[in-house]
Amino acid sequence: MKLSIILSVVLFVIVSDGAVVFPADENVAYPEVHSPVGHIRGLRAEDENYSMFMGIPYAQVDPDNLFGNAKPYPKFESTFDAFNDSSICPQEEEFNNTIVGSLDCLHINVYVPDSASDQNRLPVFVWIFGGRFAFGFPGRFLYGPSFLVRHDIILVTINYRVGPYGFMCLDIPEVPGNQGLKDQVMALNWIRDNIEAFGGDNTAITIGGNSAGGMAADLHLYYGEDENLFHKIILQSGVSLFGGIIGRPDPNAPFELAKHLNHTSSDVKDALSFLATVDPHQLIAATLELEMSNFIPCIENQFENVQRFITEYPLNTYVPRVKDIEVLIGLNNEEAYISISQLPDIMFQMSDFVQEGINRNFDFEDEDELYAQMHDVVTHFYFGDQDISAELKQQIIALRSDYYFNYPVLRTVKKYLENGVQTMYLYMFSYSGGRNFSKHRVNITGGGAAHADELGYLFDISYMDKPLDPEDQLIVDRMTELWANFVKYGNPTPEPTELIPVVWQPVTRDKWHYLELDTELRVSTRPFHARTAFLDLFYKHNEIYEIGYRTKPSSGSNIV
Ligand SMILES: *[C@@H]1O[C@H](CO)[C@@H](O)[C@H](O)[C@H]1NC(C)=O
Ligand SMILES: *[C@@H]1O[C@H](CO)[C@@H](O)[C@H](O)[C@H]1NC(C)=O
Ligand SMILES: *[C@@H]1O[C@H](CO)[C@@H](O)[C@H](O)[C@H]1NC(C)=O
Ligand SMILES: *[C@@H]1O[C@H](CO)[C@@H](O)[C@H](O)[C@H]1NC(C)=O
Ligand SMILES: *[C@@H]1O[C@H](CO)[C@@H](O)[C@H](O)[C@H]1NC(C)=O
Ligand SMILES: CC(=O)N[C@H]1CO[C@H](CO)[C@@H](O)[C@@H]1O
Repeated sequence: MKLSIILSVVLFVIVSDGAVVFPADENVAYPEVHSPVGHIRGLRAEDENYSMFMGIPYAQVDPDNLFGNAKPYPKFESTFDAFNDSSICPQEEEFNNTIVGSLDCLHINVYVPDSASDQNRLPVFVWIFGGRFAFGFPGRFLYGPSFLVRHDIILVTINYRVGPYGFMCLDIPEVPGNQGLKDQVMALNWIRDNIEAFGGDNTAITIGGNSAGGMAADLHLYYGEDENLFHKIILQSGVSLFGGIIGRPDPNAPFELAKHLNHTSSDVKDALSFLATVDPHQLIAATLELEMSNFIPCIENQFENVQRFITEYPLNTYVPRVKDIEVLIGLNNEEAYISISQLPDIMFQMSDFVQEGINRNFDFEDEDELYAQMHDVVTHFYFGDQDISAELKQQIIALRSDYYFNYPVLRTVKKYLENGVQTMYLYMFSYSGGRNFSKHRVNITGGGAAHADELGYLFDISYMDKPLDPEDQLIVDRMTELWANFVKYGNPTPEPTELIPVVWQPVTRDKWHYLELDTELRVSTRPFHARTAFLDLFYKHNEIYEIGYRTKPSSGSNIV
């Protein structure tokens, strides 16, 4: 394919946030790319050595079926100006809790260092944002590229539908479920087919994400049909084995929504046609008013000529592809810090944290006696005989972190070893500094690294302080170097350097090496080993009560 980035002189001035103003500095150059889908014009990053191609549509929501699969976007007839990274799919966004977004949102952003060329194709890191499949967006407001592209990799951030438009799961072929994940598959296809035009290497693609984004990346590894879409994977506190986030078809959802919006119907097609006429913001408001939480990945029913994405609970699914994949996986040292540290004291007497942890993953049905025994065992393990109170915050954080995050992640490590993973690196992020994303967002301090706190050290978050505090800068430099090395070489520490004076070894059956990312880098083995050993036994003892345990094999899935 022919290169690629040429500079054209046009009559605009670039300002730093990517907006464009008139008039006119005749010497400002725009980077331009000739891709298989047509000409795309981007922006230069101010004072940095990379170009930005933002808001490129890769697919479009089907106007005749807003809740179903999207369609590929047609080729551009004239040059597409890829200047706008603020697209957001309909949702209640997490920063100001406002309902925003439109269905013209299936866009991607491509950030290309100047070193990329036809002769020097760069590896590609595709980032999938998290947000419980209910919210999130890929723009620079949160996912600024400048820390990562300095390491000579291309960063691509993709958008996909969330909430009812992305995850309605019905028993009709038009809305089979997992539409948001199928959007991601279309984005990955677009990247494979077009990234060479940007100087990217489509044989060296890493996908990754945090939380639901990591879970989505992992689901592509479990269920993706096309083995050429990516070659490495980064799972940050997010895996397919998360409890409670894989559902089943919920045929009632359209009726409930329509009824709430004063359209009573008993025909699903009619309810959907009505919902398609409702303003997306009003529809999101309805899902919130009804407290609907079932717009999540689901195990799809089978229909003739409809390709399924998730066919069986991940718990029961063998993942043969890990034999050909390099994995970087990890967690933060106090994943549940935010939710527990913010609870008012009175809630500590009123809440049953043990029950909540168990119920996240198990259903003991009418086995009341066994359940009571298990409740006792867990209570004694985490709290001894102490009464639950705010004094026990630390232990409660450990309990919730384990059941929600740590155990699913560490169990994935075990599973991937058993499934013959090629190479796997494990980390624990423990640094608590000035760019802690989650603690900053809710304005709390202290504690270890909470869920998603690491994002501020990978991404140039638009609203965070610049220049960086030197200690935070060091974490940014180290973390982005490690991640970029993995994207480039499949090995985060190919050789010791002054910046990273350690060798981070892959996990083996006998030694679960991991890197602890803190003010100092520490290599150690088997994180949370005592708690994990307890949970191994707990899960084994109660395996037949785990949600999804060996559900009826559905054709096409591999049961272990
Ligand atoms: C951009 O490249 C120039 C020339 O190689 C270099 O001097 C400058 O420091 C680079 N800027 C950044 C922000 O990396
Ligand atoms: C950028 O996109 C957003 C969201 O689609 C839109 O609201 C805004 O008007 C666009 N900005 C420009 C300058 O086109
Ligand atoms: C939230 O509000 C702030 C302040 O008005 C604004 O700068 C920011 O862009 C908003 N963020 C989102 C994601 O809407
Ligand atoms: C539905 O009807 C109720 C009662 O008439 C009304 O208060 C409400 O505003 C209506 N909702 C919508 C979305 O039209
Ligand atoms: C954050 O919390 C501190 C201490 O509780 C308070 O003084 C400050 O006003 C808060 N900031 C915001 C933006 O709410
Ligand atoms: C340890 C800790 O909480 N660090 C910081 C997290 O973010 C807030 C807001 O930027 C800072 O005030 C804290 O010091």
